[in-house]
Amino acid sequence: MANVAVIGAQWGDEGKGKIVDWLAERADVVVRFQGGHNAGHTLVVGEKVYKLSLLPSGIVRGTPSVIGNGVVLDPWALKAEVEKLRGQGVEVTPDTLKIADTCPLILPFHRDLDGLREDASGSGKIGTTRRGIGPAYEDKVGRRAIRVCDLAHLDDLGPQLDRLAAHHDALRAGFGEPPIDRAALVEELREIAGFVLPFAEPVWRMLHEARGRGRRILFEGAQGVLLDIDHGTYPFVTSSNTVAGTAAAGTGLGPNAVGFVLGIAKAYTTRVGSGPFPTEQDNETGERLGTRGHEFGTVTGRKRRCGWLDAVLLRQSAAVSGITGIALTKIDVLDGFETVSICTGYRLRGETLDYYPSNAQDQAAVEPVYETMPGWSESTAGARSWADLPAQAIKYIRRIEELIQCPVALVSTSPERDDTILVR
Ligand code: 2SA
Ligand code: MG
Repeated sequence: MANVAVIGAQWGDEGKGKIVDWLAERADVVVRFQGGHNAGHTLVVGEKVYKLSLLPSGIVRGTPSVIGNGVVLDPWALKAEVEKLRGQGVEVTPDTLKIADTCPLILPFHRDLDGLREDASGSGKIGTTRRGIGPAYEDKVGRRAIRVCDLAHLDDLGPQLDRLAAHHDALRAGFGEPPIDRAALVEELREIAGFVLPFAEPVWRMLHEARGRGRRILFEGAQGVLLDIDHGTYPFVTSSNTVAGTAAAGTGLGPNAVGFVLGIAKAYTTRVGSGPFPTEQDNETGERLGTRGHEFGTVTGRKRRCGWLDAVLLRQSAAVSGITGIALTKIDVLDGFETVSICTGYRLRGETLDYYPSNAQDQAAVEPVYETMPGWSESTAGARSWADLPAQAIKYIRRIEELIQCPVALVSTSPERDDTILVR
């Protein structure tokens, strides 16, 4: 089995948790490569439900799990999540969890700034998770970040803190906030350092070594391609690259370490937060999708916006992320719809487009062109083989494959691990 990268092919919440868990059981190492605790993966193992935000999904089953350098790490969120898991009986030790010592830290003032900006931006709000993700990545790229490895050198932080404080104090003043209390910050870091440092190492070494020994590596993406900082619906995106290509740079393995890219997509579309969503159904259809699909965010509990499958966006995600196969999830949510629609193109100022335009105004202005098919009245929930699916559901899946120019490799028909159809 090749190394697999699992990524969301839409706006996140595609049901990656179940698929990642399923694959994690067959992997030797599970690695996260971007994002932070803005992710939210729910794993159902037997009777137990685990909610992970920052930790790789392998951790629950004891598979060695790695937080790669592409992740931004909130050390206090890490501690809280580890303690919660330990409370559920999961062992988390420096043998099962390794954290790249080059991860930039999310600090308390990053979280403050994320919230202050959101509150101040009115209708321009991004709808972030308010976890400080964006501000922490800004400091990484601005070469001001404090990183995990710096926790071992807190007495030498002077010049770094000067740069960081100069930048943030100016921003904070704009919001009427006091300057950063540097002594208090160093004390807080000193307290948490003892928790984080035992897990920290240059993880590229152990990954490289694992690869050399033919160990199977599972790269676990967070969010989705449409939230990618370059390829997503900018500026309504997250602050990292969510495409599969990041699996390389975000871990310290080369691009040839990724063999198979599995893109997870819902059989319809959802989005949390602001931003364009051409196929959104702000009507009874959307309500029905949301109710049947239990569409509320794992991290923030927010109600998700719902709409029809957008095959144009999905084709684009597959292209820019090099998706080898799609895992189509939640097909059962469409059970009982008289008809189902798929967006096959857009109209913009009298022109027809077969791709999503780049400019934010154009993205908001496109009108979807739909193809409508008969639905199915039979239940697909819990189907475990192709033969269990109604003919119309199969037609719907085959049509999606044609439109997105990418095969559907898996179909998931419930949150249960075994309710999964391997298509080929
Ligand atoms: P941020 O906090 O800076 O990353 O927010 C920027 C935008 O990104 C959106 N965002 C998300 N949207 C959906 N799901 C997210 N996390 C998933 C979850 C995890 C997953 O909560 O279940 O599926 O991997 C997520 N994280 C960020 C956010 O709404 C803003 O639009
Ligand atoms: Mg989710």
